Amino acid sequence: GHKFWSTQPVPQLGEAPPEADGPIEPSKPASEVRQDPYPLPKEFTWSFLDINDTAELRELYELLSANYVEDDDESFRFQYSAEFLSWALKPPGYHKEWHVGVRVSSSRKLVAFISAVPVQIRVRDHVLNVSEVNYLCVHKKLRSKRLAPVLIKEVTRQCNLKGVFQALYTAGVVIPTPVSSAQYYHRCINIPKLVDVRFTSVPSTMTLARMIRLHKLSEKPRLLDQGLREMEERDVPQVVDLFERYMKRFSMVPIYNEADVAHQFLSGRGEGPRGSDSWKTPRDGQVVWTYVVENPKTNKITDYVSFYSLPSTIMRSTKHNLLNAAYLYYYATEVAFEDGAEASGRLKKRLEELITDALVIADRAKFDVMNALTLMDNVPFLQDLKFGQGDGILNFYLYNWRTAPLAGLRATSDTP
Ligand code: YNC
Ligand code: MG
Repeated sequence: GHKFWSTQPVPQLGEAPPEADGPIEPSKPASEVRQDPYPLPKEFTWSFLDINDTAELRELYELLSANYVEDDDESFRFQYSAEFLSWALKPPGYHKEWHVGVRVSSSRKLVAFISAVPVQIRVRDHVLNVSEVNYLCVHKKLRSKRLAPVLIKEVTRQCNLKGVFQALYTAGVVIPTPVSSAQYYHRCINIPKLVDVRFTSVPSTMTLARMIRLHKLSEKPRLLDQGLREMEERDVPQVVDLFERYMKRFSMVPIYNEADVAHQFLSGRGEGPRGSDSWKTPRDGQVVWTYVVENPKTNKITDYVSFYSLPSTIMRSTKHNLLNAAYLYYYATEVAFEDGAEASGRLKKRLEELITDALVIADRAKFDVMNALTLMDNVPFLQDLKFGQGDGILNFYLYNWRTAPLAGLRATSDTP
């Protein structure tokens, strides 16, 4: 049984789908929310982390680098950079009270963390102000002591105090109850290194040389002559509009205004050259890459594609310490709104061009692999672009919101 999750306002495993979407528990005024922090074992104290303080951000980076998510065979562990954490934890409207740390009272050592950031989402036809909960981490030496439920209850209290009663979160583990699940796919780029560190292996029917040749990417993006360039500040209004229209295709999506789009796609880009050639020279500390296609005649943004950098520590190799992984993020194209015969074939072809260019840019920027999930419109192009299925699964969860399961987060086919 789930001693903790059975007490929470989440659908329990095996529960029948609801007749109508809605909250499981009602919201309440801040005055009726518990006013005191939840008690911790006596050697620990609560401590909000100040992500604007370099030293505290560093402490979080150190905690996660050594104790955060690993793959099933303990070969790789996420190594979120300080720049990444700063980007992820400070979107527009963030609250410092939602960056919840636990310290050893005597030494002040940071030993656990959980965070939430505000986001507006649409789930089917309901718009919800939720918190997105992430970076739940307990130091390896303090595992299985039921600290995680205390962290979750405390971040819930902090969200409730700010009037937020629903949350969105993802996890590799299955707990009550996923609203959707997606599988990880991997597009190998740097074959020799990926073989060396046993991220992949050479199939018995192939040589290393042939495998390298099969995965070779072009020197430059194909859509350059159609107006592909790095996204800029002035593109924000058009990208907001395209994002909103494209995301209507899916059943659970964020709703972004201009400030959100500027944050998600432009902030955290690091120092270095900007402009049409910027894909040739990656910048130090860059977290997110966003490219748009601007029609040279109409100056209309017809497409965008983005990915972010999330390296992993390689735990079992003597040759390499870091796996440089790019994660496919949001994209959109006007081709999705064309109709008539062959519309879905044209969409697939356009997405293949767009994502191939993302791969070319990722290759230039020295990424070893690009990861993608089976969500949005990814499934039709994954195989053709040589993404291979991984063993990771990502489960999506909603807290205090009932809705029937969503299939691959697609709007068009809502049955699992
Ligand atoms: C997990 N990932 O089932 P039951 S993902 C949620 N998410 O409860 P203990 C989890 N719950 O089954 P440990 C969970 N993992 O008895 C475990 N649990 O009811 C549940 N790993 O607690 C588990 N980061 O403290 C069980 O376990 C209870 O010491 C056991 O700590 C767990 O960030 C953990 O994978 C994950 O650092 C902290 O293993 C630890 O093992 C660890 O005895 C490596 O806990 C890093 C890792 C998780 C990444 C993530 C999303 C978290 C979402 C949390 C739920 C948010 C709900 C919404 C709150 C806001 C509401 C509003 C408004
Ligand atoms: Mg524990």
